[in-house]
This record gives sequence, structure tokens and C-alpha cells, in this order.
Amino acid sequence: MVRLILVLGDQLSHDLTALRAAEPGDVVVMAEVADEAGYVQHHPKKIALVFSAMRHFAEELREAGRDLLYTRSDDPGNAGSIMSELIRRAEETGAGEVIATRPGEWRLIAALEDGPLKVTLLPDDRFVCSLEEFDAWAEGRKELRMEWFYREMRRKTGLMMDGDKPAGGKWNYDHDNRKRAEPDMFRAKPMQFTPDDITQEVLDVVEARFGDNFGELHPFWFGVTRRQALRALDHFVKYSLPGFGDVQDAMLRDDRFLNHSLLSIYLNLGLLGPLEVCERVEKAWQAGGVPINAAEGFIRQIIGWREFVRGVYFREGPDYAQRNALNHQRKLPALYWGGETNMACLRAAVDQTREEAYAHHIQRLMVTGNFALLAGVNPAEVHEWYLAVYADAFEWVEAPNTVGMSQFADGGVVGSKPYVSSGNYINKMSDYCVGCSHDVKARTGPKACPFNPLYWHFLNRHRDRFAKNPRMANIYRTWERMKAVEQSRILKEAEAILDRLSTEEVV
Ligand code: FAD
Ligand code: DLZ
Ligand code: SF4
Repeated sequence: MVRLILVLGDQLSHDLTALRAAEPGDVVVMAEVADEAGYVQHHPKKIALVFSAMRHFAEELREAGRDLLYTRSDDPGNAGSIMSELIRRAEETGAGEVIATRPGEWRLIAALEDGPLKVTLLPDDRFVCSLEEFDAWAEGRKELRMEWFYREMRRKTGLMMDGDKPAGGKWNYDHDNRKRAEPDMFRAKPMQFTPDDITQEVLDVVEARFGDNFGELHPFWFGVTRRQALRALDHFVKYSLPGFGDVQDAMLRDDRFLNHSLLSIYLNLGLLGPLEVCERVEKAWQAGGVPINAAEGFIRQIIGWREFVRGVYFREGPDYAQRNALNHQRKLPALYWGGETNMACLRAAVDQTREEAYAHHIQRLMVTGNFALLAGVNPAEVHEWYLAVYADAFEWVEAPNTVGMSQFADGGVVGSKPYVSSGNYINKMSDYCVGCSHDVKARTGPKACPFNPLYWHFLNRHRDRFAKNPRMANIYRTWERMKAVEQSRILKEAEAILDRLSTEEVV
């Protein structure tokens, strides 16, 4: 009997387990559906990326001789969800079973498992670490720490290893990766691609259907095929990797990408695999010209953080994205959707997000994430925002980064302490403060940088939870050393900022 082979929009890999399981007579199903395009208000660039990459992948499958049924978003018969499309295609073909690779989101896993069709879910083996292996590593540990997991992955893959020792003698060169960046007009930009006819058609559809979503659709220059993704990888390794480490945490107003790779979009769609990317980077380092802190730092992000957060997402279970350990309830301020703000750093991060569907890690973590956490925004709303606005956002990777790393809403599963800072950190790592109407050095007063009082307000209101954390003891000692009158002035001014956020006044 015919079987349907489901390929989702972020499963665009020719070696996908579901495609490997296909037998002659089976029919591949791909569908652009309203449910997937609408579970959050995705950035138009993200929808265009996914649809165009899906259409190009479908072409490649057809050229390879696969039997394929593809539903476009504007097809009149479009049933609107993955499950209803599968039911429609099963009726059309007489198929009795669906073979799928396990989706990267609990919501979709439940939809497939709870539907009326017989669905076989195969493991997604496009990762370095299987979920079983992650569970075995995590089992019995008091706490999960990325660094220990990462070392296991280095040993497993042999990447940058000298026998059983890390190359260069150290596992982690992060210490060298915290420099400020200077503007440099010769710094390379990520590889950009001109839309072909398929992409152009998608752009028209997205403009018509999703043009009102937050985000600029044009210019659209993401790659949408594996071939383009490989070119983007080559370009990154040649031009940006050598400087990747040094300024990894830096932010510049007029340089949105610095030496970042923008490879997450290709990795997360399945156009590139994590190992091939890391092996390419290792080779460039071995050939000379790429410093060890750049190569190690980059590889750590992929076989360390990326694999670690995926393990956490699936180990923690379907309720993970709804956790709220700090009981934060504030509505997400309008400035996240482009509302007015006087805070130059937030304005820069949000403007860039609207225009590019991209921000790099420190912008996500220490600007938009930090502010939401200090302001006590409901993490479910923060999670929805990140899932919507970034082209690389799929729940398995976005939720642990947002709910866990950035908002501490999982109570410390991903990180051992909250990522919070005053304006001082942003000033140290960026040039945003120079052009800001707030004064980063002022803790209180009408011009004080809002990060400053909010930082102490956060620490004070969560003292019971964090004061005993050895990594935060020094900060609490600084707070205790302040005069009571200074403390109460800070807290009062923080309350005033929070009130302004509640009444949607500009901060
Ligand atoms: P580079 O700086 O060039 O890093 C190289 C690669 O390492 C990335 O392509 C990515 O695949 C991987 N990587 C780096 N950091 C992480 C991390 N913390 N978790 C997983 N992979 C990592 N990443 C996503 O892929 N999708 C998301 O939806 C996402 N949401 C995030 C939300 C928040 C609040 C935060 C703090 C981080 C989030 N990240 C997410 C992680 C990280 O910010 C992005 O992977 C990175 O900015 C992607 O840009 P890049 O490819 O230029 O990365
Ligand atoms: C993100 C996305 C979008 C916007 N649209 C589709 C779609 O129409 N069809 C599809 O198969 N997948 C889409 N995706 C990706 C899915 O949402 C993704 O597979 C799940 O979130 C699991 O990671
Ligand atoms: Fe951001 Fe404060 Fe600096 Fe302004 S002064 S850019 S609000 S950190």
C-alpha cells in the first residue's frame, strides 16, 4: 500500500530519515499551510525563506525522480494544516500510513500522533547527539551544564582534539572572545543572494498574505538551496571566521553582522549539517590563518550550545515553553513591535530585527532579552516574540534559549544564573550608548539609563532565589554596601520606569 512521506519546512535534507525510509510507490508530501505560517506572526522574511526553500527542495526531489505532492499556500484545495493536508493526500492516493521524521516542536508532534492517520515518527538524526544519548548523559546529574556536555561532544566527534586532549591544551577559549569591535568598512558582510523566479513568486505571495506582519520583506537576500548555503559557508570561513572569536560578543550600531556567520538559518532548515560545518571550520584552522579562539568558539556554539539546547527542549517535555519560574507577568512592551523608545540599544536591536529578521546572540541575550527579564515580562510573551521575529527560530532551539537562557523561566536548567546586566555591560561591548539620550553612567536621576535601576530592582525582588548563588554573591555584596537611602531611590525610580511601561509611555 502507498505510504505518504512527510517533509516539513525545516526538514529540507536529502538524507532525512523519512526520505531514507521511502520505498518505490511512496509519495512525498510537502505543504505550505496556514497553521504553520500562523502559530505566531512570523516575520515575512522568515515565511519567504521557508516557502522558497521548500519549493526549491521540492524541485530537487522531483529531479531526483521522487513522486511528490506539493501544496502551495494559495492552492484552492489547501486544507490549512499539516494533518488535514495529510488526510486529503491520503484520500487522494489511498495511502494507509504516514512516515515522518520527528518534528522540532511538541505542538506538531502531538498533532501527528493524535490525528486519525497511522503515523510512524522516525528519529531526526541530523544532529551530533541523539536524544537517547543526551538523556543518558543527563541522567543522574544534579545540574546540566553545557561545558561538560560540550567536552563529551568534542571527544565524540574528535573535533579539534589531540588524542584525548583538547587542541592547544584548553577546552574553551571564550576568555579571548570578549573584545570590543571598532567600525571597519572593510569587514566582510554575509553572503547575499539575488532572488530567482521561484523566490520572486514566493515574495509576491508573502507580500500579499503576510505583508502586515511585523518585519520588512525587502530586500530579501537569504539563500534558499543547499548549494547557496554551501557558498555562504565557504564565504564565512574565508572572510569572517578568522575574526569571529575576538568580537563575538561585541555590538556596533552600523555593523549588524560583524563576523557572525548567519548560518543558523541554513542549519535549522536542514540545508547544512552541523558536522560538515564544523569539519570545514576545523580544516580552515588546521590550514593556518584561523586563530584557535575563533575556530573553537565557533565549533562550541554548534556541537555545544546547539546540541545542548535541543537535548534540554526534548528532555524537559511539552510544557517547557510555558514555564515561568520567576512569576513574571508584565505584557511585552510595545517597543518590541517597533513602538517608540529613547533607549538607543533597544531601538537598534529592534530596528535591525524588523529589517533583517536577524540579530546576533549578544543582541538577543543582553539587549532585548536582558531588558525583558529586568522588566519582569511574562516569558511566554517573550518566547512568542523571539519565535516570530527571527528567521532561524524553530521552537526546539528558540525556546530553551529564550525561556531558559535568557529569561531564567526554567528555574536554572539551561543556565546556572540569570543573564542580567546594568547598562555598563552594553556600554562596554557596544557603541550604542554614545548616541543615546539616556546616560549610561547615571544610576538614578531623570537621564539615568533604565537598565541601571531595573538591574538592582530585579536583584532585590529576587533576592531569596539568587543571593545564595555563589556566582552572584559579589553583586549582592555591592547592593548591601549601598546606603539605604540610595537603595530606596534606585527602587523608586525603577518602579517609575515599570509604571511607564505599564501605561505604555515612552522609556
Ligand atoms: P553565529 O554567531 O555565527 O554562531 C554560529 C552558529 O552557532 C549559529 O549559526 C548557531 O547554529 C549556533 N549557535 C550559536 N549560539 C547558539 C545557541 N545559544 N543555541 C543554539 N545554537 C547556537 N538560535 C537559533 O538558531 N534559533 C533561535 O530561534 C534562537 N533564538 C534565540 C533566542 C534568544 C533569546 C537567544 C539569547 C539566543 C537565540 N539563539 C537562537 C541562539 C543564537 O543567538 C543564534 O543561534 C545566533 O545568533 C544565530 O546567528 P549566527 O548564525 O550568525 O550565529
Ligand atoms: C516555520 C514554518 C512555516 C512558516 N511554514 C511552514 C509550512 O507552511 N509548512 C511546513 O511544513 N513547515 C512550515 N514551517 C516549519 C514548521 O513550523 C516546523 O517544521 C515546526 O515548527 C517544527 O520545527
Ligand atoms: Fe542602552 Fe542605557 Fe546605553 Fe542607552 S544608555 S544605549 S539605554 S545601555
